[in-house]
This record gives sequence, structure tokens and C-alpha cells, in this order.
Amino acid sequence: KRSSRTFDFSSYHTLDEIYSWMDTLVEDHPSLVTKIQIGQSYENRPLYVLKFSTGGSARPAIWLDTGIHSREWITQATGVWTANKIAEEYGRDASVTAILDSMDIFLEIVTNPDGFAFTHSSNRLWRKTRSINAGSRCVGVDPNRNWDAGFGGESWAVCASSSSNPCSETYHGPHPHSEREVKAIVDFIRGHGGVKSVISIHSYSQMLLFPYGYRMTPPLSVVSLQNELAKKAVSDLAAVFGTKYTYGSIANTIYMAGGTTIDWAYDNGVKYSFSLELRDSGRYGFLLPSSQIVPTATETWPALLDIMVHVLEH
Ligand code: ING
Ligand code: ZN
Repeated sequence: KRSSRTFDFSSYHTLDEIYSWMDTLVEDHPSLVTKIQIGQSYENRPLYVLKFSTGGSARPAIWLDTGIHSREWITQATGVWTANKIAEEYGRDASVTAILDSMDIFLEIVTNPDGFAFTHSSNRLWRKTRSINAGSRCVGVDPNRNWDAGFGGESWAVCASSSSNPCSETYHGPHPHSEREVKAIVDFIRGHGGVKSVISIHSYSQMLLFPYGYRMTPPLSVVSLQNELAKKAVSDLAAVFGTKYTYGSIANTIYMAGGTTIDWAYDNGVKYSFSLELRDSGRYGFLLPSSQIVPTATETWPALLDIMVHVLEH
């Protein structure tokens, strides 16, 4: 029998390796982990989500995604490590056990599989999806500009980081949710109806972000709560190896951007919507050495737990 214990968490893996490891994880934890398919990519690859659940019906849920930008390899690798950690800590760690005794966790590790396959086969720095753009020789849409929240942008500042040019790295696509990879998540979250938190994981920059990106002002009703929670999360992250994260709203911390995952989630009722930008702060950028996978995932874990525990308690 294959075992998730022999998998090398300190190396980067291909799509096939990650997909087959997901089956191993399910085999090793059959009463906790299942694999569901929420759709198909543009190039017809399955979009798989790991579901961590101890039963119940219509339980509230937490959504995590990694790898929506394919070149951000530390995120898929952190997704793999985190999936294993959740499975191993249930019944051992009090927080994980409490979370899974009343909520479900959904984790999409390879959120942009076409792009991820392309980063292995052809262009390590590919960011977008691989959909063909009618009337253009340029391929792909930025899946973190494609959501129906400030799509395209009304202000010049939003336009500046969300492009209508198919050749741009931040092309927003022909219309909101044009990308199958995005639409699959929209349909899943809408269909579920009980998603309380969305945590969408990117790299790099070492930041913890919350809405909004499409307007300067964060939602006033929750901004102090988000600030407090983010402050605790980055401090618990830093306590592990001293890695420093900044935090704040997308617009105030990086730049204005329309059409992002967490703005859509927040505007669609998901109160605890956050994005992480993992290591590093630019020395290696997207080409983070594999020796940093386990340290990155290890320090990120307490930050994720802080958010999940807060959701559980509120
Ligand atoms: N940076 C993000 C981008 O899509 C971001 C920044 C993250 C914006 C989360 C909004 C929400 O531009 C990278 N590196 O992808
Ligand atoms: Zn990204």
C-alpha cells in the first residue's frame, strides 16, 4: 500500500504526483478525507478538492485554495503539506479536532492545473490560465482578476493592475467568471451556502491581506476585526522562525486590483476572507528553493489555525 508518509514534502512535485498523492491521503484517512471534483479546467483536467469532514449535515465550512497562479509553486507545496497536517492532527491537536468536530474544510491544492502543467513543461513563470483568447495570439486570463467584484475596475487605480489586454499578465478576461477554474469555485461556494471563510494563498511578498482590492476603503463593519485577527496571525507566524509579514487591506497594502477572489467572497457573504502572500520578499521570488517548503508551510500553519479557530468561535 502506498503511504503518504513516504511522500517527500520537501520537494516540488508535478501535477500527476500531487494528484496521485491526494488519492494516497484519502486511502490513509478514509473516515476523514474525501476527494471531490468540482469541475474541469479549460484543457479538461479535473479540478479536485480535498474535503476534510467528520460527518454531520450542512456543516459550516472553510475554503482554502493554493496555486490559482501556477508559478507560485510554494503555494501548491504548502497546500500538500497542510492537507497532510490537517489529516494527521485530527484527534491529536485540540484546535484541529474542535474545528473538524463542527466544521468541514475544503482545500483545492492545484487551483489552476493547466497553468501548473505548463510551468513544468514549457514556462516556469506562467501565471495565468491557458484559455485561448479570441482574436489574440496571447493565451490566458489572470484568475485573480476574473471574479465578479470590481471586475475591470471603475477607477484608474483599479484599471492599473487589471488589464483589458489579453497579452497582459493581469488580463481580467472577456467577462466575469469566464474561466472554468474560477466558475467552478463560484458554483461550489454558492451551492454550498455555508462557507464562512475563504483563504486564498499566493506568493510572494509575505503579507496577510483582506478586502477590499477594488476600492480604497475596507468594509468598515469588519475592518477592526480583520486587523486584530491578521495581527495575531502574523505574530504567531513570526514566532516560528522570525519571518515578518505585513498585513492590511489589499488596496492599502499592495495595490488596488479588481476582480480578486477574496473581494468576491466577501461581497458574497463570506465574512472571513483573507489572502496570504507566502515567502519570500524577493530574493528568490517565485523560484523559492525547495529547502524552504517545509519551513514556509510550518510557519504558515499557526496563522491558518488562528483564522480557522476564530471562525469556529464566532
Ligand atoms: N499577487 C497578487 C495578485 O494577484 C493579491 C496580489 C493577492 C491581490 C490577493 C489580491 C488578493 O496580483 C500575486 N503575487 O499574485
Ligand atoms: Zn498570485
